[in-house]
This record gives sequence, structure tokens and C-alpha cells, in this order.
Amino acid sequence: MRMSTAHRRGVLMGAGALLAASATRAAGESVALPFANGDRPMAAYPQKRPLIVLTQRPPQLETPFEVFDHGAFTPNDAFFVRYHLSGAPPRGLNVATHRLMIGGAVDTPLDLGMDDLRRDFPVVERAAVNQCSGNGRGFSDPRVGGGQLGNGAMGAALWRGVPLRALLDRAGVKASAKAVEFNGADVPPMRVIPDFIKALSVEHARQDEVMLAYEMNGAPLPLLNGYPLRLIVPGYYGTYWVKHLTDITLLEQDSQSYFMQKAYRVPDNDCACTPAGQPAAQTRPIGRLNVRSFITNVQDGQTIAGGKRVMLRGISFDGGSGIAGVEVSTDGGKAWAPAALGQDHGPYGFREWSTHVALGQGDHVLMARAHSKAGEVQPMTQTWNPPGYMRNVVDPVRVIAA
Ligand SMILES: Nc1nc2c(c(=O)[nH]1)N[C@H]1C(S)=C(S)[C@@H](COP(=O)(O)O)O[C@H]1N2
Ligand SMILES: [Mo]
Repeated sequence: MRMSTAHRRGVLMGAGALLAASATRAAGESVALPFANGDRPMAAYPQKRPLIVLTQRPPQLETPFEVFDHGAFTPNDAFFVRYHLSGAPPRGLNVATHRLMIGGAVDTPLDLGMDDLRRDFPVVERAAVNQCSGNGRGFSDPRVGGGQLGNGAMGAALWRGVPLRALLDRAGVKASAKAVEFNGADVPPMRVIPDFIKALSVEHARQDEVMLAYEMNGAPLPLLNGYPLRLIVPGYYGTYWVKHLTDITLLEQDSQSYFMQKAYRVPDNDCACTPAGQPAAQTRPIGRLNVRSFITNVQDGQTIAGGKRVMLRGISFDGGSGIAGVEVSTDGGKAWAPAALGQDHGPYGFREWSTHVALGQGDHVLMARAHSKAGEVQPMTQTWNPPGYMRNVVDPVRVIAA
């Protein structure tokens, strides 16, 4: 569905002013994330309900965790926001004038409008989790540098758009092409600051699941989530999901982008980890999401009813093999019992789970632990790395049954 012209103008031309105004308006509310220096203001940005503010310029907003208890899809107005360049989001984006260029090592460079994308290419729809590499970084112990995020820098949506391969085939990728670079409309505020450019291998870019999305959960992408077009790389960390996509460039060598060569890299070993506090000898670009689960209906420190059946539920996901099972423990990880899995929305989405437990009076430590179909399981102890990426340790939720 198209936005009306009036709505579009409101969103686009008023975005700058609204960003400033609404941040002040909601300045009263705040939230305390459960780690040192975790106090955060809440603010409602355009098209968003009040979210947890990590930075205002550029906007970096976290989803309040209770949202994840309401289903396998994260509402657009609650979906987290991550930007790097201080001028983001870009001004003046418009579905009527937006262009996507495909160039470099191709037979026929393409210059496409949004109407061309909707009219001339197949349509695909896929549920997929977008998770920031640093989701949960604020819990790293020892602490690490970077945005001190709780667990709200993730979300799952139903993405609708065009398979990337259809565009690559139309342009005709030269046999010499090795990598594909993706750039969006946001530009660095100064020439010395690197542009936000990401890359995939040609082989990865041609996989079935990689797509360009113009809709999210049945509506146009919100401005702050990449309007009017973004890259979707199911199973991969959000850093690859370039927003406000304007340029796709086929390269005959590896991308030299700062955001491939210097940032968003993990230790090059099986656990993507180093001994706490130690740097990595070798690194590689971050890749697939590891397996993860959360209890969503009970919070750490909460008092719950003792001596009767209570429901525990939550979400799980992995990098695309799908969830094989989720187990739950009520004794801090000694005994485990399987939970029931909810509806399967495909291997890249959130998979809900639920179970019932009865707790005797006193203190209990609840845990959920997910297994992927690829045989991966969440670790019981944290795997640490210097940037605090890929956290997926089983989280204890301490409750009092009374
Ligand atoms: N154009 C652009 N795209 C971007 C970024 C950015 O700074 N600029 N950040 C990336 C990162 S690191 C993440 S985690 C996701 C976050 O997507 P969201 O803001 O829609 O939640 O966007 C990615 N795409
Ligand atoms: Mo990210």
C-alpha cells in the first residue's frame, strides 16, 4: 500500500523538526537497564512509540523488552533503530524520486525507481530477525566500549520486496565480480569520516533469502528503519541490512570499506571469543546470528505466585537453520525440561515457546536454553570479545515465589 502524499510530506519534510521536538516532549519518562550507568530516557520519534534512547544524534533507540512478550513480530512503531553517521536519518527521502543504481562489474548498469522495483521484479515475503551485533553488550563482563545496549536491539518483521538475485541477473554480473557493496542515502558529516558501506560476497548476495525490502509488517518501511528501501540479509547481523539503499556496486576485489575492514569484526575462531579482557590476534567480518532465547513474561527480580501452575514463555531464534527446541530450568541450570514451540514462521523469524512450571515458596533461578537445527546450543557461560558482539549466554532470571 502507498502512503498518501500528505502523510509522506508530514514524515519527510517534518522529520528534522519532529526529531528534536518529540525528544524534548517525552524527556520526563525514563527507564533503568539492569547494569551500571543503565539509566536511559524514553522518547517518541516520528512513527515510533516511546523507545529507549541510547543516543539522540544520530537516533539510536532500543525496544522496551516487554514488547517481545506480545508475539513473533515486532510492531513497526516499536522496532529498534541504529545509525552510525550523525546526520542520519537522511533528509528528503521520497518514494516518488528515490533511485537505486546497480553498477560496477555488470553488463548493464541499472537505474531504477521504486515503481520499477514493484512492477518489473518478482515479489518475496519473509519473516526475519534483525539483531544488532552489540545487542546485550551492556551485560558484558568485563564491560566493553560501544553503545551500552540492553537486549532490545533486535526485532522480527515480515519483510516484503524483491529478491536481490533478480536485480543482479537483470544487470548481468560479470564473471570477474567477487563482492557486492551496498550504500545508503546517509552521508558522513565530514570527508574524513567513512561512509556506512557494507559488502557481501557475490555468492552470498545470490542466495535465495537475500532481498531488498520496501515493506515491513504490511506497511511501508518507517523512515528510521530504512524508508523507502533496505537490504535484508536473513540470518546475518543487522549491520549488513543497509537502510535507504541507493547503490549496489559489483567489485572485482574485496570491499575496502571501513565498516568491513575495521569495524564489525569478531575474533577469527570457533567461539568468536577471546579470554576476557584480551584482544584478538586475527579477526573476520561478523556473520551469522548465533542461537539465542529469552524469557519474555517474567522479569529478573519479579515475585510470582508460588505453589501453582504458572506459564513461562518467550522467544528464540538462530542464524537460519531453525530452532530444534527450547529447554527450561527452574533451578539455575541443573535440571531442564522441554518447552512447547509456537508457530513456525520460517527459519529466520522469532520462534515463540511456552511451558508451565510450579514453584515452591522461595527464590528460584529461571533459565531458557535454545538448540538450533544445526546443532548449536546457547552457552552457560558468557563468551567474551572486545567489541561485545554476539552475546548469547543463557540469562538467569531470578524470581521469588510467594
Ligand atoms: N544506511 C544505514 N543502514 C544501516 C545502518 C546505518 O548506520 N546506516 N546501521 C546498520 C546497523 S549496525 C544495524 S544493527 C541495522 C539496524 O536496523 P534498524 O535501525 O532498522 O533497526 O541497520 C543497519 N543499516
Ligand atoms: Mo548494528
